[in-house]
Amino acid sequence: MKKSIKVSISLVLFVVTVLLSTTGVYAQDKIVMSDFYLPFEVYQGEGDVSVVLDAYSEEINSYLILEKFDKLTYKDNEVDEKYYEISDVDNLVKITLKEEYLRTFDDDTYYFDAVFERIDIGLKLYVITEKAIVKDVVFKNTWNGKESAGFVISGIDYPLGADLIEYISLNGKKLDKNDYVSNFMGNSGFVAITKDYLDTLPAGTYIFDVEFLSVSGIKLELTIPDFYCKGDADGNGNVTAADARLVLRASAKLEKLTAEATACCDVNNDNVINSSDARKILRASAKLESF
Ligand SMILES: [Ca+2]
Ligand SMILES: [Ca+2]
Repeated sequence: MKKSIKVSISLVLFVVTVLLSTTGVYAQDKIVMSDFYLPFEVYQGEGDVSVVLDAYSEEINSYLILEKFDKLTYKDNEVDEKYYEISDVDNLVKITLKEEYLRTFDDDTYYFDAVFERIDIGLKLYVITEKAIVKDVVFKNTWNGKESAGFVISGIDYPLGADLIEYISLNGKKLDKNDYVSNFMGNSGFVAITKDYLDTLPAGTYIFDVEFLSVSGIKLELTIPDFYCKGDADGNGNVTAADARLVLRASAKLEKLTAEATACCDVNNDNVINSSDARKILRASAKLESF
């Protein structure tokens, strides 16, 4: 849990830092946090939803104070004050959208701006009253054994967000929140399963289920190669000159190796298949070298 929070907080800080450095903070300029959104609680069809404006940056937070609040806007139109409440919680501003207003939104993701004297901060509202079920949506990858295994998730017509992932499971067993990281913008993003977790799995093909609040049925198919296959490009169980030849041809783009063979044949672990891998494999086949 702690690790994933740290990851997302550092990501936010990174975004904030980049934004500050690109927008420039001058005495009179207004700071606009483009592509940065704090999420309201998910509206699931009843009740009010709130967001506490904590940008994880003392500097930004110093502009987000109740006395300096001007208005809330949606698509550049001011939201009528009867539709929301604004309050102070431990020196942070809290904005609550009222249910009568929320009921006017269909399922989707909506973007607001909280306008303060010195800063405009983006707010994101997920309205999810029905969970969609998709079928045959499988994202595939082959693990390289060296880092986390990432999956780009896109082409799904429902709101997706890192904060909308309820859980990821393998054969019905939920992964710990430390076992993956995720980042989404709009309806696409990525999920990466950590190396530490994958190191616990033997070679094979695994299907992970990603359960979003908004969508059920998205699957991640990950192949974990047998990393003892080192150098065996043709998968016949032995390392021979034929493997070296295949790797050399692959490095010259004359041949295409499978993802699994690619993971096996990057014997010098530099993430590319080239002639030095072929050379090492040739030497290994002649017992002049071992991996
Ligand atoms: Ca072979
Ligand atoms: Ca290599």
